[in-house]
Amino acid sequence: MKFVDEVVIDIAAGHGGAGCASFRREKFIPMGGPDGGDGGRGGDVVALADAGLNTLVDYRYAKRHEAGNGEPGRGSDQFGAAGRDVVLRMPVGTIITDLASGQVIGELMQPDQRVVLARGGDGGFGNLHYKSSTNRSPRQKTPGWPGEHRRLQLELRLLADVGLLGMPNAGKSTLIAAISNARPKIADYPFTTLHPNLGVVRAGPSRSFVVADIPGLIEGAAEGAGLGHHFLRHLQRTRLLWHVVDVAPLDPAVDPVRQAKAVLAELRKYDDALWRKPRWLVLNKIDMVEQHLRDDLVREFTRRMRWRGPVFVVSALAREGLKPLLEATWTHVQAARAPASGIVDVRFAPDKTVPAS
Ligand SMILES: Nc1nc2c(ncn2[C@@H]2O[C@H](COP(=O)(O)OP(=O)(O)OP(=O)(O)O)[C@@H](O)[C@H]2O)c(=O)[nH]1
Ligand SMILES: [Mg+2]
Repeated sequence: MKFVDEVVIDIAAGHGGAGCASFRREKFIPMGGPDGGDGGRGGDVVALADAGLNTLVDYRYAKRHEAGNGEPGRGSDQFGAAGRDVVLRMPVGTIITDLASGQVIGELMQPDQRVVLARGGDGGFGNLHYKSSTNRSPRQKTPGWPGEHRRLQLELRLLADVGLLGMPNAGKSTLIAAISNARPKIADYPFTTLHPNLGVVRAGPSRSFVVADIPGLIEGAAEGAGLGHHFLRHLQRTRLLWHVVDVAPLDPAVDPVRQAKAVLAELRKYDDALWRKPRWLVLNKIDMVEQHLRDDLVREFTRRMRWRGPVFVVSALAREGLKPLLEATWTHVQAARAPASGIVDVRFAPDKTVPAS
């Protein structure tokens, strides 16, 4: 499926139907009185969060969405039928912004959440509505009200607990494949991953969290190098970043510390808040380093990085060192998921122990 995370669409709610002015005319019933009904309401345009979607590709070409108009009222006390609503299914994590005002109309944070994007117009009044003891043959009627229309920007920011950050070939996809149900493409050339993937990690019975694997980042990404840095938006809603580093690059001219620093510089250029997010160092491909050299390598790496945060030494390929990483992550994620911290996401909690707020 094609991955699209930003689109602009036009939506229009339905217009209200016009009210009707009419009088009851029947044999043997002189002066039957007003009997014109009201018009029906126009349909709304509604967004619905669908947990089964993870891209906005459906809106790439289908750019205009209109709800039905209300039917006009008719004689014989008939009210017009309401217009048909249009329901637009979008992935969880979509942010909907009105382009004219720049205001966020809604954020889809939970599956099945609904947000009304444009309201249908009310139907007009028929003359029946104006009947009173002093005005027994009103001729007034009103037209229906127009429906709202807007131009919207839809932006998808995936919801995940942990985001993977790193150079191409660092082993991010290998790692997510080793620990989760995700089966991304893995290969020994850069930019194997072209769009984000989510994987659900089961760290134990009723302990699960979601990891987002994104394309690799290289120096100059802010200026468009590689795949650019636009995918970093999918890390913005995570609670923790794993900075995955290949500690044993095949090319001896490549310095892993320099690479790690370049990734962090790009991260900071993209968004300072993202740079400040809790971040752990995951030193990968340790299987390529002889056992007796490993401790020194790790010490030297963190010293040169001036890194004082958590460090995990792993081999995604050999599945070594993963358990401590997963356990510590679970503890962190669980604490961060507490309702006071903001977003609560029940989507991936199979036992529904996480309360919805
Ligand atoms: N020896 C060894 N090789 C690994 C390890 N992890 C990944 N690799 C290899 O490194 C190469 C790149 O792995 P990927 O998982 O595709 O790397 P990535 O970070 O997802 O790369 P992009 O998607 O291009 O950003 C593959 O050939 C993997 O088999 C590891 O722990 N040890
Ligand atoms: Mg990859």
